[in-house]
Amino acid sequence: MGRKVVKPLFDNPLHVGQLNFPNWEKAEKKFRKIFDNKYYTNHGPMVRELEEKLAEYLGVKHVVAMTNATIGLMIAAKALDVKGQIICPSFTFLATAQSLSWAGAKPFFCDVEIGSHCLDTQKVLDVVENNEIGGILGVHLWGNTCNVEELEKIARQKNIPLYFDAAHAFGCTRNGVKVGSFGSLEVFSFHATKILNAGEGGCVCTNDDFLAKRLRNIRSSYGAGEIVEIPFTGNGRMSEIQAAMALMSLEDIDFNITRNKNVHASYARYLGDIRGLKLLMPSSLDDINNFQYVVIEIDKNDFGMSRDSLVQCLVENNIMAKKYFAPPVHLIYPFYEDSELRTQMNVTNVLSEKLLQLPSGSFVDELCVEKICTLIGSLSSSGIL
Ligand code: T4K
Repeated sequence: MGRKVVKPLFDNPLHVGQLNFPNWEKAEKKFRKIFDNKYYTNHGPMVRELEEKLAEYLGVKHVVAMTNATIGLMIAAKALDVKGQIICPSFTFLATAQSLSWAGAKPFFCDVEIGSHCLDTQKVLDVVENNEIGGILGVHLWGNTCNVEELEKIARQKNIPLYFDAAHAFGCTRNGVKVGSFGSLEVFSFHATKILNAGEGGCVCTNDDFLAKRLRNIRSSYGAGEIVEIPFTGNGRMSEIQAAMALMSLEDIDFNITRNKNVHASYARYLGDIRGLKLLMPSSLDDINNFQYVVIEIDKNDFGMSRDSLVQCLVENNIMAKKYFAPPVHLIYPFYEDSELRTQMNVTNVLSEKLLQLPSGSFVDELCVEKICTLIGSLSSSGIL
C-alpha cells in the first residue's frame, strides 16, 4: 500500500552523493589554464600535477590517474596479472567484481563483518584454506577500512596478491595511516558523488615501482613513461578537464570532510530515538572517516515499516534515498549461476535487505536533516509494512 503525497517535502530532489562544486571564479581561472596549455589529455600538465599532489596527500610513492575507478580496477587486475578465483565481497558496487571478469579471473564471494561491512577475515581464511585462490580484493566500504593486517598475513602466507577497492575511502585512515598505500595497490573513485570530485575520475596508488610502470603502460597505451612488457594496452587516461576539477576538489577536501562530519552528527542527533532505526557509525572512532555516505539500518518490525516502503515514501518527498547494495552482487547475473564460488552470505543478505542511504553532500544542511528526520520519525509507527 503506498501513501499519496500531495506536495513533496522538498521542491527539488536531494541526492545521495557529494556533488561538490568548486568556487566559480576559481574554476574559470583553472579552465583558462587548459586553454593556455593547449593540452587536452594523455598525461598532461594538470594530470601530472594532480598525481604529485595526491601522492603527497596520501603518503604513497606512485599515483596513476585514471578515467574512473571502474577502469582503474580493470587495469589494476591486469597490471597485477591476477588469475583464477579472487576473493572479494559481494556487498559492494558491481564494478568491483566485474573488474575481475574483465581481466579473465573469477570473483569468489566472501561474506562481510557485521560492524564494518568489510571482508570477514575469518571467512577469508577459511576460503583460502579450502580452495584454489589467486588473490584477494578487499573493499573499504563507507569509509571503514578492511582488516588490512589480517588480510596481509593471509596473502603473505599464501603468496597471493592483495589489493583494495578504496572508492569510498579517500581521506580515511587506518591506525593513523591514510588509505592509499595498503596491499599491492589501492583504487580510488573521483566520481561526482564522491568526496574528491573530478566529475568522472579515479586513480590507482602503489608503492611498487614496477607495478606503477605496468599501470602507466596499460592506462596510456604505452604513451606515458618507460615502456615495460604488458599483456595488452587500454585507455584509462584522465583528461585535463577532469584533473582541473580534481585539483580544485583536493583544495576543498578538509572543508568537505568536516561538513560531512557535521551533517552526520546532525543525523545522529535527530534520528537518535527512533525505534527500529540505527545510524551506521564509523567502525573506528580513532580514525578519520570521510562520512561520504549516511547509512541507516531498518528493522521492519520495530520501525513499523519495511526498508523498501520507507525508501518509496522518501523518494515521493524528493528525498532520493538509495538501496546500496541491493541485490548483492552474488545474486546478480551471471554471478548467481556460480553458487559454489561463495561462502554463506548471511550478513551480506541481511544488510542488502535492511540498509538504505540518506542524502548527504553539498546540498544538505542541518535544516534539511531536521526535516528528513522529522518525516522519518512520523513514518516510524505508521503501520505501513
Ligand atoms: N567500487 C565501489 C565500492 C563503488 O561504490 C564504485 C562506484 C566503484 C567501485 C566504481 O567507481 P566509478 O567507476 O563510478 O568511479 C553511483 C555512482 O555513479 C558510483 O560512482 C558509485 N560507486 C555508486 C555506489 O553510486 P548511481 O547510479 O547509484 O548514482 P548516480 O551516479 O546516478 O548519482 C546519484 C544521483 O545523483 C543521480 O540520480 C542524480 C544525482 N546527480 C548525479 C550526478 C553524477 C546529480 O544531480 N548530478 C550529478 O552530476 O551510481
